[in-house]
Amino acid sequence: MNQTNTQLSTAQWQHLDSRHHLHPFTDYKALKKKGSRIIVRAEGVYLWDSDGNRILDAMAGLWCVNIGYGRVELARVASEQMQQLPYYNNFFQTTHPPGVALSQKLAAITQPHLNHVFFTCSGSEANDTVVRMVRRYWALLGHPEKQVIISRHNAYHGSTIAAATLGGMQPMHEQSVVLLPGVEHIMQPYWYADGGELSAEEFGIKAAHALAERIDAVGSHKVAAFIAEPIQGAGGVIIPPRSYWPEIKKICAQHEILLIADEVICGFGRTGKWFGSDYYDLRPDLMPIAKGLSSGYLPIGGVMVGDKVAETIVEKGGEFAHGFTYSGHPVAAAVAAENINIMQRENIVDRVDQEIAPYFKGKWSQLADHPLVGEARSLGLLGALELVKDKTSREFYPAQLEVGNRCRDICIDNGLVMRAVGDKMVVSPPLIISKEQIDELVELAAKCLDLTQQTLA
Ligand code: PXG
Repeated sequence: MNQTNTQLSTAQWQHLDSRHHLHPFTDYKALKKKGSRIIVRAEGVYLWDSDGNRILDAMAGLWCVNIGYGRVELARVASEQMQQLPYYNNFFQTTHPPGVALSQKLAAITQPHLNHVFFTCSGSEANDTVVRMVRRYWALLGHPEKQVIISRHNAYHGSTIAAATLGGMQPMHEQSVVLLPGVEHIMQPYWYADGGELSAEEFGIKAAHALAERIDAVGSHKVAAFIAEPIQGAGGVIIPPRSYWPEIKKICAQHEILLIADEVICGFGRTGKWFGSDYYDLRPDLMPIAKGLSSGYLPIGGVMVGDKVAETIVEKGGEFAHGFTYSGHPVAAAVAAENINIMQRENIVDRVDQEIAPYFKGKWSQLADHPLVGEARSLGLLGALELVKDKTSREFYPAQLEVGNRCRDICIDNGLVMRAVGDKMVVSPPLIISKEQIDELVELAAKCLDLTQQTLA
C-alpha cells in the first residue's frame, strides 16, 4: 500500500474529493451528500475500500480488468519500458519497438483481414478515429457524399462529441447541445423489453431490417457505415437474438456499406472468443478496441483496420491528418502486449469459453427463479438481470422507485459491485474469476435481490 493511503481518514479523503474533484457520469449534489467510496487497493477479483471492506468486483472495474488486479508482470514491464524509453511519438515517420510489437501482435490475434491498427488512448478516441477514417475512405474512392453513419438507440460508443453522437444515449445527446451531423439511429435488438408477441428470432430479423429501411430512407449513396457493439454493454448487456447479426451482415454487404464492430467491451476474451466478431462470425471493416487491450492497467485504445480500408488510405491518400500525442504510447503499448502474452500463456480465452462461461451461465440463470427477476441472461462473462414488478407481463417498476440503483447500493454495502443500468443489473467480472468466486458472486447477488425486494414491500 502506498503511503498516502494510510495518511488520511475516509472522511478526509471524502472532504478533499468533494472540494476539488469533478467525477465522470456523476450527480454532484447527490455525491456531496453521501461522500465517495474510496478504493485503495485490489487483488485478483477483489477491491478493498478505505474502511477495510473487501468487495467482489463483478464489473472488472469498468468492464476492463480482464486479467484481474495485482499482476506484477505488468508493473515490471511498465517500469522497464519507462526506463528504456518513457515516451516518444509515432508522428512524422517515426516509430518505436513497443508500438511495432503490439501492432504485430494485434494483427496476429484478430481476423486475417485485420492487419493494421491506428492507436488511440481510449475507446472514445477510437470511435472519433472511426468517423474520420470512414469518411476519408469514401472520399478517396470518389464518394465524398457517403457520410452518414447509422448506429442504434441505447448504444454506447464513448463520451467525446463524435462518440456521444454515435452512441444512442438520450441524456448525453440532450447535454451535448450540438451533435455531429450525419449520424442516424435505428432500433436496438432488445427482445426482452421490445419484442412483444414476437419470438426472439422473429424480433431479431425485424430489428435488423430497421437497418435496411433506414438505408433506403437516407439513400444508400449517402450511407458510409453501420456501427454496433456485438453485444451492447453499457446499454444493459443486450444480447441480440441469433437471427440478428447474420441479417445485418447481409444488409451491409448488399448495400456496400462498411461494418464497424465496436469491440471496446466485447474484445479480449469477454465472449469466450478473442473478439465478439469471432463469436458472431462478423467480418468488420473497422474494429475499435480499448479496455481489455491493457486490462485497464494503462489507457490505450485503437482501431483495427481491415485490408480494404487500409489499402485505400495507404495507396490512394496523402497524409491522414489525424492523431494523438499519446497514440501508441510506448509504456501503454508494452503493457498491452504483455497483457495479451498473459492471456495467451494462461489460455484465458479458451478457459472462459470451455469452462468458466458455461459454469457462470448455469449459476447466473438460477437467479431467474427470484421473484424480482424477469430474465437472467448471459453470454461469455457478460450477464444481466431484468428487475421487474411482474414476471409474466414483463412490467417494470415505476422509474422513480429507482429499483436498479437501490439494488446497486445494497450490493456494494454487502461486498459486491454490480452495475445498474436503469432496472437492469449487469456484471462483467474479470476473466480469471474462479468457480468458487462465481458461487460467491451469485450468492451475494441473490442475497442483495432479497434485500432489494424487502425495500419494495
Ligand atoms: N465503446 C464502447 C462499446 C464502450 O463500452 C467506449 C466505446 C468508450 O471508451 P472510453 O475508453 O473512451 O471510455 C465504451 C466505454 C458504464 C461505462 O458505466 C461504460 C463505458 C465507459 C464508462 C462507463 O457502463 N464504456
